[in-house]
Amino acid sequence: MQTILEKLAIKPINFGTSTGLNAWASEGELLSSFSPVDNQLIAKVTQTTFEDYQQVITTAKSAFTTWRNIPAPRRGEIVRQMGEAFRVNKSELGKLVSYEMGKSLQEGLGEVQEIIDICDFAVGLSRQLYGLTMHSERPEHRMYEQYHPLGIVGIISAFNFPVAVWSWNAMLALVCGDVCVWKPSEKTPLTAIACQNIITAVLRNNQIPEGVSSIITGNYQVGEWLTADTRIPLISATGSTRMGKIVGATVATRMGKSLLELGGNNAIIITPNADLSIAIPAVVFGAVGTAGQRCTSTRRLIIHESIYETVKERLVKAYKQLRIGNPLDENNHVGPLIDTKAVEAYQSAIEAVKQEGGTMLVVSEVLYGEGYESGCYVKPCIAEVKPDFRIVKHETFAPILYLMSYSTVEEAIVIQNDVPQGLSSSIFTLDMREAELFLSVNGSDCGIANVNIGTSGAEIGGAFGGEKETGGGRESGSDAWKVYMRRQTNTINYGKQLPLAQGIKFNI
Ligand code: UN1
Repeated sequence: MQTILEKLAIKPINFGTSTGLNAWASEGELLSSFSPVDNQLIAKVTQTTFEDYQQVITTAKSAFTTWRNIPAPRRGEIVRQMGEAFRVNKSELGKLVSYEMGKSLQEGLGEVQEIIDICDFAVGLSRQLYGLTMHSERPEHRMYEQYHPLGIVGIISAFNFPVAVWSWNAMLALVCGDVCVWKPSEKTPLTAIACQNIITAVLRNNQIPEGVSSIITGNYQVGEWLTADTRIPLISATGSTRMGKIVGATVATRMGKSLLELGGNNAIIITPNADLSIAIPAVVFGAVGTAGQRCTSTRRLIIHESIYETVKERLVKAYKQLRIGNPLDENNHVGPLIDTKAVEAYQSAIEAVKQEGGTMLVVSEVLYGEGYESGCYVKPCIAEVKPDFRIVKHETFAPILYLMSYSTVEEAIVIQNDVPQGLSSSIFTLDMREAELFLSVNGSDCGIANVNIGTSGAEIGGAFGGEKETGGGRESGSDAWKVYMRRQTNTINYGKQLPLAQGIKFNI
């Protein structure tokens, strides 16, 4: 790990507060980053003080005046170079993501691939920040709209996708002409510093002034400085619904914009017409991948009563094959949870399932002994429940899968929608009527609705986000870029008269 840290320019004690080219913050308290893989202290990071925070925002503000004047395609060219730098560092950064966060090496590398992909997307976008033109109702007038950069974008990211979700925001914001201030999760500061180091080298090579991308580190208090700051027009926050409600309310009080990507409680419906040879692996990957710590993780399985027993048996059999252990060992399927607090949340969810009358089909267990010394490893489990259990409506960030049965597809859709969250959803069926109903206005109420693929693992090209308590924000592909810009409608009169709209006459 030491060589990886060296390659990514991470020192044993890092200056967490950084505007990119300079780093300061010698007086802040130290934040320790422990790996959930083996409980080793990886490095310490200086927490941002309030004075440092002010300096970061002042520098970012001044960098904005330069950055917004660089033509968008040229900003895209710089983001292209960032994508190249991530390609060069993919293996090291992927390993660090896996070690600091605890996800499998394949998924760590997958996260870096998402950064590379969004860089590619953003490069193309830098030449396509299109507005519309309209026909004016007045003679010799022209109307059009254009998109201008917003200013400073505050990015609050979560531990579970410590780098990819930042890049969805940052790469779009950068081509849009914004500057970014990133507050990563205090559980994963090192991967953030690595990304900052990688893009700082690119910005420096292009003689870009410091402050175009900055990092601030610390706990929720540092996040509060960002959310309450009127100098920051947009806050993009990813994390729990509890956090999102606080962020959303604070930003709304000052009339700022917020982009919220919060909890999910994602379900897969398996109909009698499903191809189980693809449904079963999709469910297992969705439920145990990233140890159930994706916002898109599969948490609920709604199975038709005629195939309920078959699906149950096949899942129980599949869960027996799962290997739990060091995520850097490619033979293992499931790594640790992020910390022992997450283990406690897993345990109390299981308790709640039992209290409400649920049955464990694959029992839960916290693992101890050789290889499990960190106390963060748990067994993925399956519980048979009723859809209206309170715990089933709650997002527990752990590999717990709830099974329930249904008799009509309409009933399955009601069950799927009857939770406070609305991020991702899937149906497995080869019947086009069932599939189309699920995607129709009477179908899934989620931001993401899939047919014959699972709930997690979205591609960057689509807009990512969800409804209800998921927060309503959309990041990444499609036209999600528009939230990072301000829209302006322009009307130009090139005639010698002053006709008023709506035919109003005003003679003086
Ligand atoms: C998240 O868990 O916050 O669709 C993001 C997926 C990933 C992103 C998840 N591409 O599962």
